Amino acid sequence: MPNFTKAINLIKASEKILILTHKNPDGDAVGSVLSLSLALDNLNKNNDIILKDKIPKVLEFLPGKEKIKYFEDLSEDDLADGKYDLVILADCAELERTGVENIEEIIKPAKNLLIIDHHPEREITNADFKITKIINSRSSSAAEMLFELFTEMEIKITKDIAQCLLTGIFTDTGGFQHANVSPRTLEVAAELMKRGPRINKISQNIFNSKTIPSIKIWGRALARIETDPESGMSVSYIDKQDLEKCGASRDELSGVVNIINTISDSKFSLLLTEGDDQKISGSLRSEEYKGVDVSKIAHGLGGGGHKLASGFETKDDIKSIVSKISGLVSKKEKDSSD
Ligand SMILES: [Mn+2]
Repeated sequence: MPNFTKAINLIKASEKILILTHKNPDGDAVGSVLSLSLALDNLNKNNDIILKDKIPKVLEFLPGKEKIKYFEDLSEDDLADGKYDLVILADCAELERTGVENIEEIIKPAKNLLIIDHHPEREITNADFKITKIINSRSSSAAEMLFELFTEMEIKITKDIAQCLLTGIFTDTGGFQHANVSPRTLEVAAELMKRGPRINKISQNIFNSKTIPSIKIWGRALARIETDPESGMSVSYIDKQDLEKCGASRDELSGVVNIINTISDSKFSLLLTEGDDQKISGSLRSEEYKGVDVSKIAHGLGGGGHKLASGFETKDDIKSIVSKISGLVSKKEKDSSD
């Protein structure tokens, strides 16, 4: 378990705390920021959650979601100097991943940045503020880490906090199915269930509350799967037109790449999605037994993440992304056989 002493001292010494996470927030991101905010409320600390992107519809059942503000709705005054004395970045270790252009300008007046994350880190260089990092890449989720932090701080984990944390763990482990589940993950989940939340309810909300547009967009993505024999990759894509025709939003594609990844003959899977900004984002997945570290592929394309679940964003077109990945994977195999 990481040492939380610095983080605890920082939180105790701060009165006005800004809570941030990564763009396109997932269940762990939203569960983490909400649980943090509810916990800080209980400590009588002023706090705000500000996000870049809207939370996915399937997470709207989470308690405290009305506390979330969005950058696009705020004026410069709302983020003026001295408004915050601490910024906490949860489930995200890189400033770029917040998707907020002037992120350094927002953090600078607060002077202190606390990062709580389970993604392997990359250095933040030349920052004009003090950075305290609590990173545990062996933890299933930021939510699992926050449970440990709250416990060490003797913060009462209410039913609402437990609901947010359990949802974060549940989603980041694919419903307790991924390789990141440790005995401790299950112990923490059990502790959280004792406070009231039910896993079947969370599962119902996350996995079994699909809309017709989302099922249609999944159908398109699945019908289009191709395999690349060079790299052993199974790949599919969804462009803006597909989303429009199905009336679906991008976040409704979450989970598709995991289905693609169930193809046992392929070594890893990739789903490419076109966004409004002309950029294409890629989600990569693999399985332990398949022996591919997809974070290396993501790094090769300017992204990052975990060994078995990573992502990237690029302005390249689909064809060149696929051939780049093919190149990256076959080069790696050559290197290791040399
Ligand atoms: Mn996470």
